[in-house]
Amino acid sequence: MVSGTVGKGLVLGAVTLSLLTVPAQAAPREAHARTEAGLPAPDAAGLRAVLRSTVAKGAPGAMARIDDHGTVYKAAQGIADRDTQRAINTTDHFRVGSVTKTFSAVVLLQLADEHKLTLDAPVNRYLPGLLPDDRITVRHVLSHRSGLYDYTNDMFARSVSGFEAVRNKVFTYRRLVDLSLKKPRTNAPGAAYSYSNTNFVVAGMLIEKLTGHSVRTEYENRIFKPLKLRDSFYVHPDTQIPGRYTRGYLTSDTAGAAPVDATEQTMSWAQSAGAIISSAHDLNTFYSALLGGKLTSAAQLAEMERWTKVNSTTAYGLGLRRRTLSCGVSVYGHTGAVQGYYTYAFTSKDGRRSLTAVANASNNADVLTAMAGTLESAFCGKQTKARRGAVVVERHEDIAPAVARH
Ligand code: REX
Repeated sequence: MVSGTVGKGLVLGAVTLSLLTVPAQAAPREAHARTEAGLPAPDAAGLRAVLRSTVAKGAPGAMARIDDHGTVYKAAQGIADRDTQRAINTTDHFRVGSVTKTFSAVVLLQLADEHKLTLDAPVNRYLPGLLPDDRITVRHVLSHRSGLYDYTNDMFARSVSGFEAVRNKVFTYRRLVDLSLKKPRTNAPGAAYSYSNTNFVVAGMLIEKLTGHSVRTEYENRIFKPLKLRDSFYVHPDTQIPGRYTRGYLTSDTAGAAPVDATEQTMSWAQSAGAIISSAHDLNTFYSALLGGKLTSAAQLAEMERWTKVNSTTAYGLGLRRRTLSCGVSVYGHTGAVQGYYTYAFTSKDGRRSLTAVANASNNADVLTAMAGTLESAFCGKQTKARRGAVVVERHEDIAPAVARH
């Protein structure tokens, strides 16, 4: 296995050798030095160690990129492709999964800024008769408080056969909502947080109804193009990932079975809930812009940051997650888990330090948990042994049941 050990701005011991332009003030800092934002300096060695342990837990490859006030840290470990053994690279494209939900929420909040949408209006005002309860509002949907059952619980009850059954399928949004409505709702409108892809399928329907365009057109015109996200794509139902990408490997539920190469799929089961393809650079740019106030008005960003508690360390806003780390720092972004790819993409309160970390494996709770350490390295700096031991990772805190198994 090719292993890449990558340091700040310099790729060492791997297949690639690249130097990044780093500003003059970016000379190595003391581990506990504080940046302008008051955050401890990122722990580049810690980040590499987390990626090594992610690979040790079974991911073929893992990589991460931190953008911190213009300074770039990159790290990569392991391979992008089990056939060719090509080393994974921080510029590789990948499937971002539910990170897509933030993009969908941004489009809707922009429509709210344009007075085309009211967050507290019933979904049925815009999509008459879609939902069986007129009390379900747009805000309930974007904060996972609608009570709409997550149809993917059943679809992926068995990971490999469930995936193979849908990987080449094309669903209408309506069909996905119908799958959800076959099951009882999980709670009364607004009463509780219950993570469900159905909510962001409804978000996609709202985008298309209110704009008259596909979600692809809206992502491109409102986000990808203005932010110059040249590595970001919405190609549904095309199964290919454009450009250079890491392949993705789905871990079987059967112990000892070979992982399934899940790279090519329509992503139709997710669409506006999870079908965007992007890169670490682009996700960092996106979340920095969002928290930096460049994508919505301050008022709509404040709506996005009205939090519903999920558990002791996480809360959900509107298509946005907040996680509080062991050092007390809170970060804002989303996680993603689709077949073959785990993503963590988070930024600081002011958007000036962002991390994206990706593993090309899924359905492996040990990999998912190990990857959470990238947030600690990126935002909490060098950890003492005692503090590292105190890191709380609440498994499956905010993901559909059985998204990842041992
Ligand atoms: C799909 C199954 C999980 C993954 C899912 N993904 O709902 C959405 C997402 C789009 O990214 N959500 C994540 C499969 C959790 C998030 O919000 O962070 N698991 C796998 C199974 C389990 O098949 N039986 O791990 O590849």
